[in-house]
Amino acid sequence: MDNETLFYVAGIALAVSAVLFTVAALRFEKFPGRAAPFVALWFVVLVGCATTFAVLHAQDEKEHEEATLSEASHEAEAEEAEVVDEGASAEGGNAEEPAKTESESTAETLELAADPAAIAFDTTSLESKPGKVTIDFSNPSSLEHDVAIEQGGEEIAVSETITQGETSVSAELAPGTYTFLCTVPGHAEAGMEGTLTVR
Ligand SMILES: [Cu+2]
Repeated sequence: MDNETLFYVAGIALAVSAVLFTVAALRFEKFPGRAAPFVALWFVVLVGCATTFAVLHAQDEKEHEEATLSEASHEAEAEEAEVVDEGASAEGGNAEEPAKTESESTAETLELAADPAAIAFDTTSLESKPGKVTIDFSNPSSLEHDVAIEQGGEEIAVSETITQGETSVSAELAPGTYTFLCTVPGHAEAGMEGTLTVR
C-alpha cells in the first residue's frame, strides 16, 4: 500500500469513527464516560496517521513532480540543443559564403607593364597565391607586346597583343613556378620574360 492509500484509509477510519462515536454519544448518555481517554487516544492515532500519510504522500507527489519537471527541463534542453544545432548549421551555411568570398579573395591581380622604350617588362619576377591569377598588362610603347603564362613550355593563357594600351590575362593556377613572357617573336629571347611563382 502506498502512502496515498494509507492516507485515505486513515481518513475514512477517522470519518467513520467520528460518525460512530457521535451516534454512540447521542444514543448512550454514559458514552464515552470512562472510555473517553481511549476515544481521545483513538482519534489522536487516526489524526496522526492521516497527517503522517498526508505528509508522506505530499512528499511522493513533490518527488514525482520534480521528476516530471526535470524530464520537462531535459526536453527543453534537448529542444535548445536542437535550436543550437540549427543555429550551427545555419552558421555552417553562412560559413560557406565566407569560403566563397575567400576563394574570390584568392583571385589575385598582378600589375605588369612593358618598358616604354625597350623590349622589356618592368619586372622579371611576379608572385601570387594559388587560385585565379590575373595579370593586368599595360603597354605604353608603340611596339606590339602581349603577356602569356606558361609552364614547362606549355602555354596556359595569353593576352591580346597590344600597342599603347592595356589588357589582361587570367588563369587558374596551382602552386608552382610559371613563366610569363611576351610571345611576339624575339621578345622573350630579348628579355621579355620572367618567373611567376605561385605559393
Ligand atoms: Cu613584346
